Amino acid sequence: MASPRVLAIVLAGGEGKRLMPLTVDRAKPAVPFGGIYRLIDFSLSNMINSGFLKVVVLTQYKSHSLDRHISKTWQVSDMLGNYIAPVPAQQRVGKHWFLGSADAIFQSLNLLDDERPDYVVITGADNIYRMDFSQMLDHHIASGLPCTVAGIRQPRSLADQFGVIETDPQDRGRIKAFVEKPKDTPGLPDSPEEILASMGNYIMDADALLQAVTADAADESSKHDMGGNIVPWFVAQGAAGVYDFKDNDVPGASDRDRDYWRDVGTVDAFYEAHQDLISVSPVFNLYNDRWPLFAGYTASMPPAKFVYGHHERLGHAVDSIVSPGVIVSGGEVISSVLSPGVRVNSWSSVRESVLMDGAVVGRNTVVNRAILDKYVVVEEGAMVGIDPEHDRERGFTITESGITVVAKGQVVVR
Ligand code: ADQ
Repeated sequence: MASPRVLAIVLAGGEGKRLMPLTVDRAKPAVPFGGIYRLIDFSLSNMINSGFLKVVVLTQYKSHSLDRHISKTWQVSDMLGNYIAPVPAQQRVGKHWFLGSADAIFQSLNLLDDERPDYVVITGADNIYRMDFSQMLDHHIASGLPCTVAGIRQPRSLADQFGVIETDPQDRGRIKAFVEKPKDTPGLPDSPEEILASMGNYIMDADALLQAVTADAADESSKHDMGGNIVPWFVAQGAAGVYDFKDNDVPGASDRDRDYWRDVGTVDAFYEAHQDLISVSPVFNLYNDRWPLFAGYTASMPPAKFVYGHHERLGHAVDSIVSPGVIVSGGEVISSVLSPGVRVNSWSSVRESVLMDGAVVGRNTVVNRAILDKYVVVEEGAMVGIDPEHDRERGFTITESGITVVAKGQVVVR
């Protein structure tokens, strides 16, 4: 049988309010992550490695840096009809700007007409994980159901952040009930403190998707949301099944990181996912070259450099990720992630922190449990992440778990 025709849709239009101030002037999928990546690179890498080479990225909110990133980094050869194309969700500019993810698909239905796929793979752009979607597609086809939702076990305490799935194991894993972000929900029968959460990844028969989003567009009471409306629409007809992420076997994964999946919807989750990258045996291994993670990497960047600084002070970094273009001169970097072009100067200490592109840490400074957005300058003698009151007074954001976030381009004075 000829291989099925697949169109991948990456939903990248979310506002990312809970990631403020990192989303002040960029869409959430464009937020830098892990030194050289942006959040969307994980979804796109998964699509390419899964062999799905026709990918549209639906953008909307503050999409300028996202569009630029996609067109600069994700150029695939157009030969054989392959592409990764950003598509603005709003094709009729005006009052419908903020309708949900299902509306973004509805407004882009012309893409289905052009491509005439058999199946549509739909995914978000703000999760960190590796997944072979071709295995999910095999499962989808074998199940005979028109809609498949990928599910993963998560702590019950997080139920209000996810679509929660209840299945019927006797019946090909058909979904019995699906509730989007419930306030309170029972745990799984075999594990009361866990739920089966939707990963926000769906595969649908193209004709069924067309029918679903068209019906949804006509429903004035709908929020036009994939998780809130479209999945429940399929579930109501007994037409949705679950694909258990633990059955996904990604090449090169280790026992430790095979099941890794993080939703980085909040600044704390974003920060913790960074710590997952740099632990000695990382929970998420960036170095699995059988499932490479592609980044917008510029070969023109010089290598990272570590030098003695002022008064022969040794510049060093341990338990850290250091990107090209970084210079650590006389300062110490511990358990941190440094993006391209960061500078760390003498007598400074950067600990358990995330420094985005071009951040500069001056002499005699301390940066502790902090996220410095791009081009932040920490002036000589200043401290970040030591005194929360002082951090707040200077206008920085402090998260629930005490991480200090300094927004793009701010200058940190004493
Ligand atoms: P959330 O992530 O909270 O939950 P949402 O905010 O809709 O849902 O974001 C999902 C994806 O859609 C993101 O990548 C976002 O950028 C994108 N998106 C949102 N609105 C959009 C729009 N108008 N146009 C284009 N793209 C848009 C979802 C599911 C839950 C599931 C979690 C898992 O709804 O059921 O459990 O993902 O993380």
